[in-house]
Amino acid sequence: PEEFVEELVRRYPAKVAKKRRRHILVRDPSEPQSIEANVRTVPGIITQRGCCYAGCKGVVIGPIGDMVHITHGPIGCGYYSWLTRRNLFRPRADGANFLHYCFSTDMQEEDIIFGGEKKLREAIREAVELFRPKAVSVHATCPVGLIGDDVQAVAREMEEELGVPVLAFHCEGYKGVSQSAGHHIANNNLFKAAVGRDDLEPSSPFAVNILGEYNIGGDAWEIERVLERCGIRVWAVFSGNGSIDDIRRAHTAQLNLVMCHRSINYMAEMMEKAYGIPWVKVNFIGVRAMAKSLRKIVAYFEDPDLSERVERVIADEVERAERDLAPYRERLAGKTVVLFVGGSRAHHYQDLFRDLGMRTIAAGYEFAHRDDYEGRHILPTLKMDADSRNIEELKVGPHPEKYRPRLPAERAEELRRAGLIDHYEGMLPDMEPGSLVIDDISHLELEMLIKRYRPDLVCSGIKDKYVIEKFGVPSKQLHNYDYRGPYAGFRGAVNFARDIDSMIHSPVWKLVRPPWEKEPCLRAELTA
Ligand code: CFM
Ligand code: HCA
Repeated sequence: PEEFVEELVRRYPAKVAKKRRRHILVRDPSEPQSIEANVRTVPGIITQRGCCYAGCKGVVIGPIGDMVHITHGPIGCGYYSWLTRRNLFRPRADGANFLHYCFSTDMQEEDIIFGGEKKLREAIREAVELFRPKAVSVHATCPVGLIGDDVQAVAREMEEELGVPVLAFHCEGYKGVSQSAGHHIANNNLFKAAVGRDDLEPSSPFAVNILGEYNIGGDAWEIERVLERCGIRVWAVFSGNGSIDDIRRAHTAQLNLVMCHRSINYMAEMMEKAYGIPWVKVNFIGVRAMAKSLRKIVAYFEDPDLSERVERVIADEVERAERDLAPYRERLAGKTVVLFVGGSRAHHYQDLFRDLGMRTIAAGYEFAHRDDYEGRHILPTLKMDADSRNIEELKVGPHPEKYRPRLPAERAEELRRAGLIDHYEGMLPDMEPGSLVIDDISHLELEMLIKRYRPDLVCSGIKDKYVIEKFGVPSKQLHNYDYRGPYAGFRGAVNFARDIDSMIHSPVWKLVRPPWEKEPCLRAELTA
């Protein structure tokens, strides 16, 4: 693999090669390894990354179904973020569900020249009059920042006029180096403007919030099914199948479960500082990972009845899942896979592939930070660069009335030392020696990887799906699940095995032969 890495970067000009080299490593557990991440992509390289607006509106805020989310900008940004992520939502008692609509101010040339604030005011008024939502969000796109519209001032003004909370996000696409900046901006404002506003207490002593679970293809519903069976109450989800009402009272839960660390670790930290709620890193993808995560929750609560009940549920669910998985495992064992996805699934899905006896030979994130690879213990050593400094870091202290430590200080310290709370190990320790780790992989690198290793499956996104399949290799979208799912939890694991088995064993891959392999697509003649 070392040689292959050199081969990969040799294709670039020297300066670029030097940069890219720092984003690639061959896993070697015998020494502490570090990787470059969360820095600008070299211009001209084909990356899978998205923008700050995508991370804020598309990822963190967009899934809240009973709010109206307005994209302030030209129509393209709103249109291309309209339902493609498949964050599903079931309306609550009031029946409100605005996710099927696409709200945009549809800025025109005139608005860019003379300013778009007037149009934004009108859009908020119109949306509130027509739909009467509980809250509105406004998301700035690139041109809004360039012309200097003050979306926050408009939001304050409209909030006063209409009596409906309006949350404005300065998440212009160009802020930061990827979606990741948008996550942080979304976390900040959601924390300031929503969390802690309603003090309703849960009736269950085992009330948890799930942070960083977005209900893609119904994942959150399967997770909730299992947790409820265990007697664990899901108090609020940030933000899959999310309601703004749930988020406003999330601070009364006993524990935060962090699924996607990358997109929501800021919220977990702020809620702990302000309200005293610790967090536990979980992974609900894969049979063994799901069981392990449930046992982490049990270890936190230390309640014999809960523990007994959870063990009963695990035994029952695992038995059923194992029985259903067995035929697929037989057909999938030994197959190889490479995973290049966002900021957490490239790690989470490795557990599910291990359940199936498949080997992850290469993996990487599009936009995760070094702590998602190497673990949170490196955080104090991270140096701030200009791009990160652009994103506000909220100063949060204990809430004067609402701070309530959930654990006695000694026990909290003990759990922290044991790595149960406030801890994430990152992806690297889970990777096999000799496997490849590539951050923000380019199309060129991915193509070379496929040619060299011929994996049985590539897990990635829409931007490269068809490039991969033209090589005769099946590509599973791990973002929107190729319009299927759920894949989380015990039943999700079985759905996933069934779906990838049918892809990998489809006879079609042997028939794929791109036209240029049969005859040259371009012909030229050299003349004197
Ligand atoms: Fe977290 Fe996500 Fe992901 Fe993400 Fe995303 Fe997504 Fe993703 Mo696409 S929040 S980091 S910004 S798990 S939208 S649901 S699939 S890239 S790996
Ligand atoms: C985003 C959303 C995305 C894109 C998926 C893809 C998603 O980053 O803006 O590239 O296939 O999950 O929908 O990550």
